[in-house]
Amino acid sequence: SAREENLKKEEEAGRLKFVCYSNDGIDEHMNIFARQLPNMPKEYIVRLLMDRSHKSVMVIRHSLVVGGITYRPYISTLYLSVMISSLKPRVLMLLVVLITPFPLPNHSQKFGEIAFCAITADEQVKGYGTRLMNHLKQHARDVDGLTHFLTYADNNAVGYFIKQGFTKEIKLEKDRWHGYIKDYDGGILMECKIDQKLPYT
Ligand code: BCO
Repeated sequence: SAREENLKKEEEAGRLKFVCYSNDGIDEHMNIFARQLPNMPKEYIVRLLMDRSHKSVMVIRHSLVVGGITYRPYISTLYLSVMISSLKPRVLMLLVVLITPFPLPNHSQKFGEIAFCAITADEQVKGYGTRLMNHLKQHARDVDGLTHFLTYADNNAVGYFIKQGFTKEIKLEKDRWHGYIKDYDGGILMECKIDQKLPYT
């Protein structure tokens, strides 16, 4: 859209930046989430922002945070292979013998759970949310190796998520996500498949 093209120019001129942090305590970021997501307890927001398993992609203009998306990548294939590669060969053999009779759970999760998504009040509906989501998709695919996003969208944000390619139909195999993501009352579970080739930014 024309709005996104304008923001792209701002970005090229260096006036707009998209950054990704993990385990940060940036106040501005937290304040935007706390103000824009009044149903989320402030302590919960702080906890996830400080949590090492969550990451935040933020849009910054003139050194001020305009908004952000906090997500948790689930990449258990990696954890499993790191764990297995650190085992002694004998232990590994024993493990293989022991688990062979049982069906293995699907350990290639490769999805991200979006926990918070917000743009500061006076900058909403100017294209920032779309640009932010595109940066998130690019980062999640190229850095985290993710294939999907899941989120419990607030009722009033469903329209925004649909425009970002999310659907209410969940096609991701249930054993990849069920029991892992946090159930959230009053939200609608939505999914987005990340294109593996598209240049999102
Ligand atoms: O491209 P179009 O002009 O056709 O459409 C635009 C917007 O009109 C539309 N849109 C934006 N917010 C909408 C919405 N449609 C329906 N309902 C809404 N609430 O989406 C297209 C893209 O707009 P944008 O890029 O300018 O979006 P913006 O405003 O920069 O960012 C969207 C929000 C939802 C992040 C932002 O408006 C916001 O912070 N709203 C308040 C907080 C909020 O509702 N956050 C999402 C809660 S759900 C969540 O965080 C998941 C975890 C529980």
